[in-house]
Amino acid sequence: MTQQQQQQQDAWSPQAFASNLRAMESRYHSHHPFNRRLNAGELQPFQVRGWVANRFYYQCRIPVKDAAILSNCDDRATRRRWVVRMLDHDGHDGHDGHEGANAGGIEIWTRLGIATGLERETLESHALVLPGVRFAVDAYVNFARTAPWQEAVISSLTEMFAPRIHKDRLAGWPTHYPWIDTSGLDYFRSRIPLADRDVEHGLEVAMQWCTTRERQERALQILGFKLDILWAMLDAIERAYPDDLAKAQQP
Ligand code: AHQ
Repeated sequence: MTQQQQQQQDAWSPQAFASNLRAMESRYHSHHPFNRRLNAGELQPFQVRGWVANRFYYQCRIPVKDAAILSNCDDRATRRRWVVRMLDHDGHDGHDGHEGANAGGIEIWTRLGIATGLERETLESHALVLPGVRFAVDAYVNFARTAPWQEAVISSLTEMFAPRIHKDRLAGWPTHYPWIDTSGLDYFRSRIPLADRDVEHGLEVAMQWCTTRERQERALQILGFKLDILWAMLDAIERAYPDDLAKAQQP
């Protein structure tokens, strides 16, 4: 038996591989203390604004990350499916431009920011983005630029766990944060079906690419790297916006 055949023989079944990926949910940022407080309604408006403004940088860099994957991908059918992800965030130019129903996730997240009391200019300037957040998000984009496109696709699979966190926000924020107009939560509503669709594609790529135990173990390592990125973002945000932050420094 060749080494490759041995590797394939040692590979987990697709079901076991998918289960091992999903078992990493315990490291998802929904369990981060800052996110638990955010979704429990324990944060002050400035802390919510700080989170929204910093996550806006992540949202803005997602289509750049996806473009990096496209640029490395040599498969036309995959590119046809993947390009939709960029438009989901950048918007579709239609008769009403990108502001209307074709707004796209970045514009809809902007509306969340405005609903929390942030100015559009403040959001779009990224003036509130923290060094730790910028570093983590840029590490994600750089990974997508340099890794094999299949590995970069695998890194997006943290979204396996995203529908739950969006549903938690939709369930709790209207009660916890009545000062945020519920139309500002549209992003979370919009993302749930898109996350399900994207994860289905991402898992297909992972199953096709990870035919050996070595690649399967690498996939777990990649998912752990992306889970750390999301966790590190909240570490930076939590440290920057303590409960007793002086008013003059609050966003
Ligand atoms: O709004 C999110 C989003 O558009 C994406 C794309 C995907 C990726 O390509 O890495 N991941 C992702 C995520 C979004 N929202 C996060 C949240 O907590 O609201 C979750 C995040 C993810 O789980 O990776």
